[in-house]
Amino acid sequence: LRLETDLRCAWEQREFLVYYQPIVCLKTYQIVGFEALIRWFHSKNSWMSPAEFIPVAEETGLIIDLGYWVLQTACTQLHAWHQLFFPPYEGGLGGIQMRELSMSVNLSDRQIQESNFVENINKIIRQTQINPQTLKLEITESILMENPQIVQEKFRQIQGKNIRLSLDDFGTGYSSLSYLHKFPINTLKIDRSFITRMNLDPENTAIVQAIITLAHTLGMDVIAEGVETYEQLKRLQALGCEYGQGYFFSKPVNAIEAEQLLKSQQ
Ligand code: G
Ligand code: G
Ligand code: MN
Ligand code: NA
Repeated sequence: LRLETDLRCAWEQREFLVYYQPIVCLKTYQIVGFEALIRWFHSKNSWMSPAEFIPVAEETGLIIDLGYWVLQTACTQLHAWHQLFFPPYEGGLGGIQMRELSMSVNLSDRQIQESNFVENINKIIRQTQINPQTLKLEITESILMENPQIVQEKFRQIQGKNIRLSLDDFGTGYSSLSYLHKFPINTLKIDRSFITRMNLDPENTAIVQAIITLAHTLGMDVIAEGVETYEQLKRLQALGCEYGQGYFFSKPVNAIEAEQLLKSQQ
């Protein structure tokens, strides 16, 4: 209850920030996109982890407002970076050849269930003028499995708008594999627990290999989450994993630092 009150107060006081963690191509080491991650600078307690306050925001429904704010902020930032780093060619080709730096945004169950969800996402895309193909919405495997019908319906509508969809924390949520191909998913994100345990025993490497093969068979990309060591990177490259995210490359950083990272790879 205390957290609930604090959270509403924080929303009014605008104590939230969006941080950005790079997603890196494991062949070229180029940043191909960012994942937007909310941060709360709590006036009394310094940083408060989203793992703690997102569930409360979900229960109280504040996640709807918070979620749109994250989407709006992240899309506005993405558009600014596109303008700054990847301006459209002048003349004939227009923006078509613009490099596709992407922005991944996490979604909660409540947001997807909300009746104006698809409409509002469209509105944000129009307002911020981003290419819809550069927006990637992340939902967890458990959301998918708890509401397969609703998710399937909304996802079809979203994909009709050319927005990409990622399945987050893959491997932890008891997905029925027979279900997976029924959803228009573009990317599987392998949960970091598998990446961490790759070092410990060969079975986990076999699991990671199996997930990568499964994803590729279904025509999906793969992102390994929680890459922390060079050894893990080498192993993932050997397994044919194309993208990675984790402290080895960068922790989530603020917009200014993220922009520096983009500058430094130009
Ligand atoms: O950034 P960090 O690892 O502390 O995030 C902890 C959890 O909070 C992760 O599961 C992450 O997906 C979730 N999270 C972070 N930002 C958002 C957000 O904007 N919306 C939702 N729904 N979850 C988020
Ligand atoms: O659930 P989701 O995958 O959205 O959560 C992302 C969370 O994982 C973020 O809170 C981020 O801070 C955290 N994270 C990102 N990279 C690493 C990493 O290499 N190691 C660990 N332990 N956490 C990470
Ligand atoms: Mn995520
Ligand atoms: Na994850």
